Amino acid sequence: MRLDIISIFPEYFAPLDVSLIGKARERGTLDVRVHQLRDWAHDVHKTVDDTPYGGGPGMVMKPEVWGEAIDTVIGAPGEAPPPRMIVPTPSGRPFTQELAQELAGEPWLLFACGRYEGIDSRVMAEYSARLRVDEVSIGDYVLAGGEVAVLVMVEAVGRLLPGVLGNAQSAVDDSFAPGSMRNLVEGPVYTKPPVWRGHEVPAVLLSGHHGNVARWRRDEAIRRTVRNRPELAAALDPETLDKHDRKLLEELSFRLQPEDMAN
Ligand code: 6GU
Repeated sequence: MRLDIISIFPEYFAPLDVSLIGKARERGTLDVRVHQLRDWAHDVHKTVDDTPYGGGPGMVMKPEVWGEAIDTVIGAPGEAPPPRMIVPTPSGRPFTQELAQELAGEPWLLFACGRYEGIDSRVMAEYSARLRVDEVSIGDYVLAGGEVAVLVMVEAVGRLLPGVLGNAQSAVDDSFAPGSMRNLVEGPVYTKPPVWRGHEVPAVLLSGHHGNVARWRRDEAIRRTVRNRPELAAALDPETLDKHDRKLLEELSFRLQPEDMAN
């Protein structure tokens, strides 16, 4: 997969040299190219922003600089199939595991990082006619710029590429099988020693009884989902819950949505 990133802060992307993503780049699974937007500015000050039409605080990124940068990176029309373009912004569509999976299937992604007041909207209009453009948010909080959001997205997408992680677990995550752990958060995990500062590892995990271990893990996942993510618990599909699950939810005094109200 090829990834192009355009930003006024290329230094933000140094972490892409390390760990899983760094290894994937060394192996050639990932071809990451980071570009300095100011290289396409023409004035001596390398200006990339200006005051917003209609007034208001902050600055807006100028369309001409972005246009030249994107034209250069994507190349002449018809040369190669163009990239999918991602514009990080707190006003975008939510970045989810589902979107990460979709992006992991693309051969080429272009990330256009703006400061949070944003890029002149005509840039997105212009390229929407030529390539798929998505404005994407990584959560309901405001970052100073899109760079950290792009790091998040690149890591989430990169770990899904064939050979970047062990792929055994992603197959499990993708399963729609009833009784799978989809739509539940993970429960707690433990390793040796069996007692640490008086805290014991739950006995079931030392029992060697795989059925009981699986059941315990699912119970803990349900408890944690109810406690930390009640909106996920509320959206659980009753079809994926067995009698034991329902009883546990009742003990937690959690009301399942009637079937026609789920989602
Ligand atoms: Cl993608 N960008 C910025 N600047 N802030 C954000 C965001 C993105 N997602 C959440 N907050």
